[in-house]
Amino acid sequence: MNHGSGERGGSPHVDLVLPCLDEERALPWVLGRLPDGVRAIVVDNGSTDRSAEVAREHGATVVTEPRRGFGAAANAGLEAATAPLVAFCDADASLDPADLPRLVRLVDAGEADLVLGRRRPTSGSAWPLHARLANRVLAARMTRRTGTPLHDLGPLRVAETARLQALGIRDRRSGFPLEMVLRAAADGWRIRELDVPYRPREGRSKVTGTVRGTLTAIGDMSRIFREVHA
Ligand SMILES: Nc1nc2c(ncn2[C@@H]2O[C@H](COP(=O)(O)OP(=O)(O)O)[C@@H](O)[C@H]2O)c(=O)[nH]1
Ligand SMILES: [Mg+2]
Repeated sequence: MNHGSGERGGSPHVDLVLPCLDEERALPWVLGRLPDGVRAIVVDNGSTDRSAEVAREHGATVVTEPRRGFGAAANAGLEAATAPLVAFCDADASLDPADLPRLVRLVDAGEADLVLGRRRPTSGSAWPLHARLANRVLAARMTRRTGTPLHDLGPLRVAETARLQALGIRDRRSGFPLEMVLRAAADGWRIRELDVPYRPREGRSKVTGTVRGTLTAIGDMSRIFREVHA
């Protein structure tokens, strides 16, 4: 990408939304991996650690979202985005922002409207078995619903900012990423997957790594499948 850097003057080509709940240990690595032309928007959602300060110290724009929930944070970041493209990534160092340019290129080239990073675990501990199995069932359902072969509800993703803002995603909990894919497909977007390495996260998981988080995610996603039709 040769669009100038968000931090070193010039406006960014990509705003990267990083939903963040207590990720002070992961943020320095994540924010040190930003490609040129990418501005980080860390959405803090009531962290009790120094996430917000660490994010600022590493040059990120920090958005504070008082309403709890992954989707509330992701949506606040989407609303704050002003660059032509918007990307999403977990802030737990499981995914590498340096992989973004390959995804961005497909959107820039007009070859896809939404690009998802298909997670390829680098070790057995990167992705717990229950999460991997649940994801496989989910991917099969997404494939049937969208008519596009999908293997993963990848958290690393890129699309045009204005189009994504106009999609009208309503979920404010863990259904947000699935609702994005189903609404995009319903609107005729071309969805593409690219492989990305998936590393063991830094610290403890809040969504699929806990029983409560997993049950909430299953409930939210079942509701999205009922409500959003591609
Ligand atoms: N802002 C915000 N971020 C969250 C929330 N829950 C999880 N996250 C962040 O979302 C990303 C994914 O969560 P994670 O716990 O890694 O879920 P997993 O990938 O399913 O294990 C991480 O960057 C978390 O810090 C939340 O309620 N609010
Ligand atoms: Mg994670």
